[in-house]
Amino acid sequence: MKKNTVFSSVTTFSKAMQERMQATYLVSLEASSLRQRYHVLGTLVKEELAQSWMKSNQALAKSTGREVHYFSMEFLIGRMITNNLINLGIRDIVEAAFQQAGFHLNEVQEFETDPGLGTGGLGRLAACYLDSLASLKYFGFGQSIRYRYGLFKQKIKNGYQEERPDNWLSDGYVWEIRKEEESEDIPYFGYVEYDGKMTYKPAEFIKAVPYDVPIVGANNQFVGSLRLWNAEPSRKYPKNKSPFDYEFDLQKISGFLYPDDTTEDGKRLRLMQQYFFSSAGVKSVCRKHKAKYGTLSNLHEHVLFHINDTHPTLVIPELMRILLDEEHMEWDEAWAITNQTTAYTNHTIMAEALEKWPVYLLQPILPRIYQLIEEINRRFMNQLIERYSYDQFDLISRLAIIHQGSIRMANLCIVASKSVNGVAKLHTEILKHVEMKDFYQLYPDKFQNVTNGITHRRWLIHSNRELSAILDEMIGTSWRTNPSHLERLLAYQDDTALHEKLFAMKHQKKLALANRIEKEQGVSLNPDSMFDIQVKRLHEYKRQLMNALHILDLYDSLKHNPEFRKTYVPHSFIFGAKAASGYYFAKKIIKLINTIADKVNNDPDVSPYLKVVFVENYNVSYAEMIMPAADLSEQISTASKEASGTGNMKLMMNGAITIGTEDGANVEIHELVGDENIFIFGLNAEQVNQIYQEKSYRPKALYDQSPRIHFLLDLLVNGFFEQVDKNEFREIYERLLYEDHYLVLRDYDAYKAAHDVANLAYHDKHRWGKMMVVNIAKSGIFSSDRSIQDYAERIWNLKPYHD
Ligand code: NBG
Repeated sequence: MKKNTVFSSVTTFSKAMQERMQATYLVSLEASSLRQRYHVLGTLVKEELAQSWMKSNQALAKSTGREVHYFSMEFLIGRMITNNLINLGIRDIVEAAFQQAGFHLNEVQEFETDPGLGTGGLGRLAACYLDSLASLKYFGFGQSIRYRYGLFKQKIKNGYQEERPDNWLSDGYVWEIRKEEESEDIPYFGYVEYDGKMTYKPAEFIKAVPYDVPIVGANNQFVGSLRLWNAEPSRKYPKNKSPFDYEFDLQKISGFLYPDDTTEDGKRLRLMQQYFFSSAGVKSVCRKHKAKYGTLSNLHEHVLFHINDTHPTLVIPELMRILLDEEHMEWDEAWAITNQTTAYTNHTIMAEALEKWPVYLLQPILPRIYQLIEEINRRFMNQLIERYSYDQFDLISRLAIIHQGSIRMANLCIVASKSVNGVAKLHTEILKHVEMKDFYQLYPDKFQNVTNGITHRRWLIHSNRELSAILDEMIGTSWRTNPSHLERLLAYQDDTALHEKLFAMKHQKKLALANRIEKEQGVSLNPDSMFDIQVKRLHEYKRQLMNALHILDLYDSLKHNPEFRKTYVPHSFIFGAKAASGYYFAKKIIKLINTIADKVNNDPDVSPYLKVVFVENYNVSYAEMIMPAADLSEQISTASKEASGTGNMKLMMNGAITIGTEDGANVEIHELVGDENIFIFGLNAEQVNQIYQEKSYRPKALYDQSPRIHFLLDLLVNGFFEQVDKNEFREIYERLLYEDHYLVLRDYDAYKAAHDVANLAYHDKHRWGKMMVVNIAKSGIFSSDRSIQDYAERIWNLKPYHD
């Protein structure tokens, strides 16, 4: 029970709600709209957490410990209200008060907008990490951009993805606090003057205004912050631009998440965004540090800047700029501090995501920053030339930061920061021995692995109350604060009563999801069918296409083979994915999945056994419904391509069984649960790599040899889908046959066989029940609390706060 706050009891809270409603909206609680109830509740909760937030900030101001700033272009935080109610320990009171007043708390929770400040796993990971930082009482902060529009909202029209703006701020954002006083001016363009020393003369400034969003720790009165920087006009208006152009241009900086970077203008804007929040964050931290300690020469003892993928790499030269130009340090001192203050995580080996900025583009926008990057590169080259002989020219040019007119951001991160880590064991090994092997030889001690994690509070405690209650009953509640205690469930793996409870829980969660899908998309799913789920960004390497081909295969067998129907467990295949707006082929795959869905769902011979749905606008809050409802978790990327995956962890924690390749964190899931509790298939990373090396993949030969593959591919182009043009899917057909880099046909048979095994396993309820138990029991290690502890101990050297 809370003392002396409006949340002390149902009565005090109801009274406060009533009074605040009248004072704010001039209506009674009874007559209020959902929107009004949401805003009043949000405001009261924010006031409730304000005390702890202020105290946590004061504690940091007094502390001589270390703080970490997690710089990330994306934070996919999802809705906050439920999280805050639970973490403050006030959900029950609020729920009861709402019920008394004749309303449902659920409706209010669902009213909240889901800020889409991210595209996928990388952004959601950053949000999970903030939750763990606050819950474990570390001084940790997120730094990012307050995008006016988040990732687009997805509509499905005629089977295709259409994008609509996500105007998430249109009705205000109840959680944020504008901190005008802590604004920073960010310089752009102009030139550098030399008169004994370098002086940067910017042509333009953009004001960065921070908005802080509270990150409430779980039941610990500790509140961290996510700082989102907003771009606004500076007092120093540029001389060479009309005020109109100036305002118009700067609006874009915090306008959209990931503007189209296929054009030069898009690239420039993206770079300006990256510098915008990197510079603002570094400056404000340095300013506070200087006020506290009087110097920046001990910055590395108290501050750590974490660089989440290469997007915030400019933190590095920006810090150098401050130390050199403003603090007047010598290069070596500034470099040593920068080195000890920055750490970098790599999240992918996909070449398209390894950023390179052309010099001609970066230099005019950030002339002083460019000089510093050039100097870092020059000194690094000198070291390499001393270390290696001239005939190792190839090696040296692979390591170079600036190469053939481009700046390789990952190289800059590795050279300048104290640590580089991958996000799952396999991924880190690939970095060390393949992708970054030259650097690994140079700096073996910098490389580390920290396997990703997910917050079990959001992904189990809030999104699956039913499972949480079962766990409390079986093993007590200590798993809530110490998720490794989930292992205690292993003692009950053969407990058939537990299996029954888990099936009942699944049934309930499937029903809830099926209801939503029916309501929104008009497809009815049978909650007794197996829910087979693939939710993640749409990308060829993730191989949604392989899943789609297999559904076609099933369709044909169910349609023409009555024997097959007898042994087949009815399945509902559920996809959720957004495709990058410029990714044409990914959009075709969406169209294909929807076309298959139409065909299957409308065929009365087959639809009792098979349903397919592509859910519209998959996002964090949708995921919170989907994860608990899953039986089978599709993690079928081409081995070596998925750095880690985190959906795989969320699904496992909710009792879904993985069907997957030996890729990313699947490898670790496999190690934990053993062969009998997972369906592993297909080539491993080494085999994939060998095929690439030997250039030996010949999909056309597989098509010629396998009548089944031949048959399935032909369906794409032979008029089988009456409702679309015969050539609608010709590009997919041709890519699979002639230029598929992701080896779909090579893994197809193994994938199909793994599905057959899964189907068989599901027939035996107790076998499946035991699999669920083992997966849940072993999932504790994937709590982001463990990941954050790893970072804190091994990379950040961060200690939790004690009052
Ligand atoms: C993604 C990887 C995932 C991984 C997340 C979080 C990018 C660039 N990378 O496999 O594809 O789980 O990062 O680490 O979005």
